[in-house]
Amino acid sequence: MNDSNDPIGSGNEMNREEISMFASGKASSGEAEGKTAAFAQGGTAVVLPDGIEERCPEACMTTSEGVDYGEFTHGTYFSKTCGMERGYSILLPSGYDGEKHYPVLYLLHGIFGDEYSFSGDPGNKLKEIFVNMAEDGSTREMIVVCPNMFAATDPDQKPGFDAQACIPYDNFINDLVNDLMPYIESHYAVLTGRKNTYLAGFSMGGRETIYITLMRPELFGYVCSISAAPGIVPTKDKFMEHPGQMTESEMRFAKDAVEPEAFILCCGSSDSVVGTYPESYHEIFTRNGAAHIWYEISGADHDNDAIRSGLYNLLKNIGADKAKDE
Ligand code: FER
Repeated sequence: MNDSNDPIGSGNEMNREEISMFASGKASSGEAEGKTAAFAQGGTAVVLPDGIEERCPEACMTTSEGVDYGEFTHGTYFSKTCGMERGYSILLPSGYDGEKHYPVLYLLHGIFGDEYSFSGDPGNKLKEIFVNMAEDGSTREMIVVCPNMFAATDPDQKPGFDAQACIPYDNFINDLVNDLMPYIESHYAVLTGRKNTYLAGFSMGGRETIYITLMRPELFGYVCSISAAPGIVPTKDKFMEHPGQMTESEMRFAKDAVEPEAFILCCGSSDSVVGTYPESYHEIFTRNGAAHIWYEISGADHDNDAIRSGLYNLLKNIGADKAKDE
């Protein structure tokens, strides 16, 4: 985080560094100083949901000799939704074999981001986490797709903190479902169906992850929303007034809808950007009877610690259910 603890700075002008911090959680605060998982916040014992670990273990983030961590590459597809060619970054499993078929994770960046937000930040250790966890069998080998979530129809439109500038993010569901997913499914060796299709996102991407999951629960079997931004339901925060994508009572799965095998919501306990909005989503889901897992990462800010934690726990859930199937 920046020192002022005011990520937006004075007024609405952001510099390049601040914008990239929003997009990818790049500005990691490092380890939670002196706080442990069991005794955060004034010595109160924090009870975590079954199987959840607050922090991604060091071993998952470590580069081991002789292991091929691969590289993100970039591709484009034509989006009928946006009326233009759009980009995505993709990480194929090491030893990707077109004859095999792999599950796919769609991973959504934060506000002001693009398809390079995750792939351009080696500090997030994403490649290490995906490859190490697949190598030791704690998750499945998978393809990771990082789209550009700003699905504008006007190539000159820019994201920002106002309702008009957020419309392209809410339009991403159409681009994802109607353009990107069919493209990925026809150009890569992917397994289809909800049990093989995963969705995760950070901040603005965490908000759209929840929205997309509620709208199309039949498509995604494993879901993780990390540090979700406000605006799913109407509210006003320090950045803007949010009209809301739905009302609080609508924030639930439709009756008889299939629900994700795992639906994880998490957030750093010291998030200086989205504050307690993710927790408020947890509370709404609890009131509305939508099954989910909620936990906090003690001491984490709006940063890579939170991103790694959410992804680690998502991958572990995927791996655990894979173990059950075998
Ligand atoms: C907001 C607060 C945070 C908001 C978006 C964010 C659109 C997103 C932050 C991020 O993606 O890092 O009020 O409104």
